[in-house]
Amino acid sequence: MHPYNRVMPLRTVQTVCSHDCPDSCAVLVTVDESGRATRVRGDASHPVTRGFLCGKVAKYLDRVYSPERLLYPMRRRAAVAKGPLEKGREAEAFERIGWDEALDTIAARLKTIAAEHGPESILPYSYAGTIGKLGYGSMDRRFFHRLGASQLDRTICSETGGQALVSVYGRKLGTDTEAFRHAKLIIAWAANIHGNNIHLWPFVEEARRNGAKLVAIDPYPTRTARAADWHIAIRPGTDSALALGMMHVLVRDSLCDRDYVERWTHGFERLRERVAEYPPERVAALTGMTAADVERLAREYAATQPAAIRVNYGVQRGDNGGAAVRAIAMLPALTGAWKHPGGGLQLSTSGAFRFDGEALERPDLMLASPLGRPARVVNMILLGHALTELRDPAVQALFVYNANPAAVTPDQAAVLRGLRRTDLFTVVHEQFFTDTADYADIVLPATTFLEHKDVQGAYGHYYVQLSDQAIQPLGEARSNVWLFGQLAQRMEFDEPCFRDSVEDLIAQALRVNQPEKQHAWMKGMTEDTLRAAGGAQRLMFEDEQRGASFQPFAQGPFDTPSGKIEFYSEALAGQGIDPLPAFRPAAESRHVAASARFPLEFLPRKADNYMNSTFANLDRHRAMEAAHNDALEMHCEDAAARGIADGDPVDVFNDRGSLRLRAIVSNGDGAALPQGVVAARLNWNKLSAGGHNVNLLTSQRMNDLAGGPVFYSVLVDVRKAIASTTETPANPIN
Ligand SMILES: Nc1nc2c(c(=O)[nH]1)N[C@H]1C(S)=C(S)[C@@H](COP(=O)(O)OP(=O)(O)OC[C@H]3O[C@@H](n4cnc5c(=O)[nH]c(N)nc54)[C@H](O)[C@@H]3O)O[C@H]1N2
Ligand SMILES: Nc1nc2c(c(=O)[nH]1)N[C@H]1C(S)=C(S)[C@@H](COP(=O)(O)OP(=O)(O)OC[C@H]3O[C@@H](n4cnc5c(=O)[nH]c(N)nc54)[C@H](O)[C@@H]3O)O[C@H]1N2
Ligand SMILES: [Mo]
Repeated sequence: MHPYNRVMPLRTVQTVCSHDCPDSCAVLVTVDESGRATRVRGDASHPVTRGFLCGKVAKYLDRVYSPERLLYPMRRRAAVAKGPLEKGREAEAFERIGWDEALDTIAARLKTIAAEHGPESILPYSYAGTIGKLGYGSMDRRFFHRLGASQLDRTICSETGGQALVSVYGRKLGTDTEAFRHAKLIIAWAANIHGNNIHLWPFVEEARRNGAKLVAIDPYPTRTARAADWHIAIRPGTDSALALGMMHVLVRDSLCDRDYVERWTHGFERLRERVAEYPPERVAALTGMTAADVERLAREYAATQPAAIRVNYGVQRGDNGGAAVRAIAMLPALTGAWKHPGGGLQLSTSGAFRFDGEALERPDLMLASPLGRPARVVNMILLGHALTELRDPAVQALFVYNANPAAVTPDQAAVLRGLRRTDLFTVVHEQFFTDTADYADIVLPATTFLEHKDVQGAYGHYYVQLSDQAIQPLGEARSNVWLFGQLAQRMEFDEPCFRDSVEDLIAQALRVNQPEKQHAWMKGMTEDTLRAAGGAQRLMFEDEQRGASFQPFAQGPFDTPSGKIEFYSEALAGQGIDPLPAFRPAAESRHVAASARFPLEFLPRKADNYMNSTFANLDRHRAMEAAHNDALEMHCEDAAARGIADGDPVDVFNDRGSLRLRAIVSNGDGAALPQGVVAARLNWNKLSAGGHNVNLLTSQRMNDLAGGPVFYSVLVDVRKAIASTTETPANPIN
């Protein structure tokens, strides 16, 4: 080649971070001549994610090129029992096999199990390892539908809040992320913006530079709460009471936007009666606030426009979570905050994306299954129950992908008891040897978002994004789409949809061949238009086409049964659910007399530097989280009452188990946890001191709406542990 005419050695590929986060960042990947990714950085042209990455994804090449990546299909060696494997020594338990053998083995086992026990004895288990449309749910769903496998109700994260919001407004829309810069009051309500949703933070800061006030409502002193003008350290599980108390003040003192309420809402009179039951004094007693502070918050909220509430899913991870989201969501409808650019509320923006889910997932294929009908539905948070107690049929095969249930699912002892069953056939498709892979019969290597192509919406902004494939898969890693397409061939499913390419699937998601069915907001969008737009295309809101701003819910009609915002929901009443929001104490809370045995409320939190359990195995991520790994945060009074000093080993326990942690004792100032609340963070089990993480203590109980989990309604007690060198943590399940 002529020395002056060399091809550019580096190319830059547009991708999207597909981890389960509201931000869906645009990520530019630099790839060198040899095909190796040498750099990841944020794409500065993205209007929301604006060129910076979180601390986790900035180090993404650590993940992609980790020496611990699972690179080949493997099979459990016959003699090795299922259970935790020491990191790095997995090969002693598994032997490498080829893809052909892996696929043939799986197909043969699934066929036998379906024939002997019925296809519903096969349970897929997936969540949001990737939130790319294709990777999250397309070929996999087709496969399990056609097979007749049990359906999985994916309730673990956001279903409760989503249904709550939809019950009030009809759709999961919210204040535009970019409009937060116009707000004069921002309430971060159970929203760790700085930790979990960092790309909203610059808009919050911009608003504050222009005089906005930030209020954080969170029992935990998050980075967001510590940076706020006012931190309300509310008692866990009492937010519905606070929102109802605020509404009490708004109604009592005529601080509502009467015109907005009259025109656009349904059930105000009944709401008025309900909120009468929540005077500030009662709310203060429930929430741990003062009555004056309840009044003050309500008045400031009513008096300041635009007022934006960023409520996140933390508030619905408790027994009363559905009612809490409903109550909070009603606040901007009473004050008319939606009318002001920058006002309103954001829980999620995901309802704005009108991808063709049916075409991707093909639920109709259930009718072509041997069952000839929709299969039974298993709630994913009841995995422990499903694997140990469910019958007719019992679960005989578990297929895990996009998830790490051994670490993230509640009531871990029950989950692990199920996973340990020798008669259960378990397949795990993963990037790493996770806590769940330790229990697999067959592990299959999965690609990262650099190694496959996908299209993605978001739950924290309004851009559709194309994620191109930047590098070849490492080792023999394969994407979810490829895996389930191949398995379908081996199962002799002859529907043509199992041969669709990634490009076909993207076109189907965007309804490219059905322009008449495209929603106005995604009209004309194709892979090419996305690429031409630099990877990200804003939804085409009519308001913006007219030069105005997009303000969801500024006016009706709404997608609810009444066509209005529903304070009172006949639809919920029809399901036997209270049609109005109310405060009900969690079954495990200090409001319940039975709590005397376990007097402390436990927050088993997400880690700032991991993504649920993802990243927890990487050294540099662990180093960022070092202060919190194996740590229990507690108030100085709670510690003193138990003779515990900072740094002491402690046992944290309830009837479900006991964890050995190290106490971080606060000095009791404003930046600390409230008395009576203790907190620890998610981690991998096998990287935790006693071999279990916080979910050993959480419950399979379901909350008040949509069968969601109660991760944040957990009671425990704590005692000082007797540290010894031959320490065996008091653990009832080992
Ligand atoms: N760094 C990081 N980012 C993440 C994740 C992660 O693990 N790490 N996870 C991602 C996922 S899966 C999701 S769903 C989103 C979720 O994002 P968030 O909903 O923000 O997540 P959480 O941390 O569960 O809850 C937010 C806050 O609610 C608080 N909280 C708990 N109980 C109560 C209560 O009863 N009342 C009030 N007012 N507050 C309460 C918690 O202390 C927490 O600080 O974040 C995503 N982003
Ligand atoms: N105590 C407690 N428990 C919780 C929570 C909490 O706050 N506290 N949060 C809950 C919430 S909100 C959620 S969303 C759930 C999250 O539960 P999960 O969705 O199970 O989350 P992760 O722990 O991130 O595990 C995802 C796994 O998917 C893998 N993965 C990533 N991309 C791909 C891919 O393309 N293909 C395949 N096959 N695998 C892939 C990753 O390597 C990772 O191991 O956890 C819940 N559990
Ligand atoms: Mo989540």
